[in-house]
Amino acid sequence: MTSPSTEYALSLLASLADAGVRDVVLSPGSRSQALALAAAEFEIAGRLSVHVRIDERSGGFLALGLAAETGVPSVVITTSGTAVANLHPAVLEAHHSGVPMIVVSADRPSEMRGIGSNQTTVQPGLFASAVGWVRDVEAPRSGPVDHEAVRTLAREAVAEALGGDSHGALGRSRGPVQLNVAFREPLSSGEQSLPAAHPAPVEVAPLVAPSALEVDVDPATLVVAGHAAGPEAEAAARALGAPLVAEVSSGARFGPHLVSSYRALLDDADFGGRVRRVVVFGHPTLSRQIPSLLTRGGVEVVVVRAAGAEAYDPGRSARVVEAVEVDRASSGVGSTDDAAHRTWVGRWVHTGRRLLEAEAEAEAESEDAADGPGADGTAEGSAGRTEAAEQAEFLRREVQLLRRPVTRRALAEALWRVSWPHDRLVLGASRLIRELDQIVPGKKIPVHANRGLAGIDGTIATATGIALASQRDDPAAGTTRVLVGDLTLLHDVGSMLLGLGETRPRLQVVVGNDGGGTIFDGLEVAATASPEAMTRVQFTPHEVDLSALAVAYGWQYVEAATRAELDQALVARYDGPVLIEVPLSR
Ligand SMILES: Cc1ncc(C[n+]2csc(CCOP(=O)(O)OP(=O)(O)O)c2C)c(N)n1
Ligand SMILES: [Mg+2]
Repeated sequence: MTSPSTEYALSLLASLADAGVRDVVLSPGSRSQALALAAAEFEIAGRLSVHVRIDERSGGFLALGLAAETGVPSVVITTSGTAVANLHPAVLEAHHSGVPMIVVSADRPSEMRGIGSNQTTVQPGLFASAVGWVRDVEAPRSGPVDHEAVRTLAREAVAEALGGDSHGALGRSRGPVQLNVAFREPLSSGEQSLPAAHPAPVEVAPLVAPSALEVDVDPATLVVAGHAAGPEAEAAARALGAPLVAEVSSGARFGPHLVSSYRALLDDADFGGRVRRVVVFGHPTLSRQIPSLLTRGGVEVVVVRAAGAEAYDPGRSARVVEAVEVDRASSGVGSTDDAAHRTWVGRWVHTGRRLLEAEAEAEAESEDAADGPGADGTAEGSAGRTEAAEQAEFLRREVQLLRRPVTRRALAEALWRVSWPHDRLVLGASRLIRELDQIVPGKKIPVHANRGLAGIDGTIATATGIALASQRDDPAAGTTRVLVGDLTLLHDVGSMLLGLGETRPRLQVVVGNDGGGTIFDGLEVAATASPEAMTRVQFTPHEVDLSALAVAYGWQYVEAATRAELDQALVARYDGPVLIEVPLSR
């Protein structure tokens, strides 16, 4: 005998799979048993990938990572009560960064709500304005399931998560939706017969009309690419004859217009001071210079709406458009290859590059000085040396360099150097993403970061989702590397737990361990507040043995204290996930 709960669960999962869903993340629970058991059957049948996590917080961010990589809404199934609320951080991040996700929360039927029933709270609407679409489905009753109605509901959920309505028109931004489903006893039956597959993936065509952008006659436009801006930003910069400021997770950090050391240039009256128009793609979050430019008087701001819920408009004065199309004709500027545009872009690009080189040299010199006299091979003078002696000196210096402890800059450079377009790079919030943003050159590496709300939570789970989806879908996919601070790792350490039977991700977690949150050492108040208080409540020191954590979770562990060890650790082959600890000084 089968139960209405199981019949409904089978119909719902079949419909979600037909609508294009590929990944289901679930955590154990009683009220959700019909959904979980049905999901297991669909996985056996090869119609869905199922990922099981004990902690719904991990499950939520895993679903976010899977969807960020595939672009397809992932489904996350929970039981009732606090289990649902544990998804809240991931749901908020998905809302603000525009990642499609379908929460399927199991609930008590109406007769059991509002009377103090065990594990029962008000679940529909729990996520408030972070979900744009919520349905509260009544508990299925005995009798045949209305498959057509379930199919319509599933298609609507997928379409809404993708930012469209079920007719394919674009209504709102991408993001999370909630399907709350009540179940009555019996909560499931062992017998499962899967409905046949009728694949018809929901497609949402973004029906956006591009707005025309005129090329300026006297060049004064700057293109800013914030998080997830995508390659359109780079193309627009070229078409407009404008320099390109592209954050490290913009997906637009490449091309001939890319500007290095943009912070210093934006602060400079001769560069930032001359900008009269800014075209913003994506969601900029990493510097104070960009919001300050966008709020300055006399600067026209055009914002191309990004995937997240809110358009980035710090001055509340931007012209927000859905897409842009560069129009050379109406401004009378036939080509941006004229002297004026070439000079405008060239100054930004060349000066930025020189600044970056100068900074790198200054850092190398200060390290040489710290190594002591003669360390750089120049103190003794090279006059009269034989070629062999010079070569020996050069090698000695190289070896010395490789034995040096790893600085944040060296860590950022090493990670960028070893990563290629077939790899994935995930960057946690805090100092290290800013370090990369300040120094790494252009390169087409897929970079992800949870910049919707820039939380330090869920980073390991998000990276796991990206690793699992990329290694499944792309036979050429390389390694996923996630760079985190120590507190960011410890916040999400539970996501290192991979139960038996779970696919092990090809993941390197690279943790820059400085014993606490050193980002707060840079707060203005650190200059005047008591150092003890700052350490206790902001830095939050710890002495966790990370190697023991790796052992506990069955991960490999490598300590990389020098640059040579780091280079080796990043390119070594591992069987499954690895934790690479890089000691950093506070
Ligand atoms: C969920 C959440 N809680 C708190 C914060 C505030 N926060 C930002 S950075 C940070 C410390 C990060 O420390 P760590 O990961 O060690 O990086 P470090 O700055 O030391 O490189 C905290 C607590 C946040 N962004 N998200
Ligand atoms: Mg730290």
